[in-house]
Amino acid sequence: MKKTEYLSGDLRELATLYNAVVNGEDVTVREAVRVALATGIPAGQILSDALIPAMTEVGRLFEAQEYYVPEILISAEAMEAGGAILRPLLGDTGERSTGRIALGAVEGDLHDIGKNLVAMMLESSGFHVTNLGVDVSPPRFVQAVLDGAQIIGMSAMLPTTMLNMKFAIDAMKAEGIRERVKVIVGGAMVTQEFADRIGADGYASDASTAVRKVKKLLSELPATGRRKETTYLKMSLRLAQAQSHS
Ligand code: B1M
Repeated sequence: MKKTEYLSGDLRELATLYNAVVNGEDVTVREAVRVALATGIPAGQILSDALIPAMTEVGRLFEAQEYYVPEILISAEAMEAGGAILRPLLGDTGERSTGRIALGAVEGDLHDIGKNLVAMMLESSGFHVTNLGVDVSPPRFVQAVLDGAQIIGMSAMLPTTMLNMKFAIDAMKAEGIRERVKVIVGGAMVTQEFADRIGADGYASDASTAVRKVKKLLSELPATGRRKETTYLKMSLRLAQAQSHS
């Protein structure tokens, strides 16, 4: 068993959970999540103070060559076991939001651990999140906007896939829908400078920052723009349906 130090707080239940994720012990993770919930710790806090720091530590252990791919995948499964219990409780914050976000790892990128944590944190803040999965092509991001997403979130972990964020933004421009959506990007190699360079509206280095940035971006979407968007969206969908029948 890997000895790790839990630094994100002093709650014993969360320390147990953190260690269980790092050690890839899914049975202990399930048990620790249930205990934490039973002691009154909110689902969002369990996620942000235990699951996310634990997976970040797993990434660090890989970088330090203390962990190899199998250990990472076992930890990710353990984290998912906890996430599955938390997920139905996450939107239950009392703080409802009308924000609709579509989130995906860009084309060519299969890393989804961090992106899924971002999705869970957004859900825990009351947003309606559509998780588009991995290897999401520019046309699929465009379709997500046509389907009503107000924010597009793109994640990339590889230098070779980062540029696909720009191609997705370019595709939105080409479709004439760039102005009615905000785009936020993130992932291990992504920086604020890169986000600015490709014309994204926001960048977040971690899941909690992503929630803050998404709230800010939503507040920047003009209300009139949102109303226009609905009409335009209906028109676009009707057009798309007509085209698919012809
Ligand atoms: Co890969 N991988 N991987 N990998 N992998 C990295 C990224 C790498 C840095 C490892 C290394 O070599 N040091 C390296 C890229 C470096 C480079 O190229 N310069 C790398 C490589 C090379 C590869 C392959 C090419 C290896 C190969 O096959 N030769 C291959 C590529 C596959 C592909 O995508 N096409 C590959 C494959 C894999 C696995 C499948 C084995 C596995 C992914 C499993 C999965 O995701 N289901 C994997 C993993 C696990 C990693 C590392 C070890 C860990 C990533 C992770 O989950 N971290 C990673 C090294 C590392 O990052 N330390 C590595 C934990 C997670 C909580 O953090 O994902 O950073 P992170 O997410 C954070 C933030 O980035 C941010 O918030 C999250 C939570 O706080 N964030 C956002 C993420 N998305 C965001 C979106 C936002 C905002 C914030 O807004 C929308």
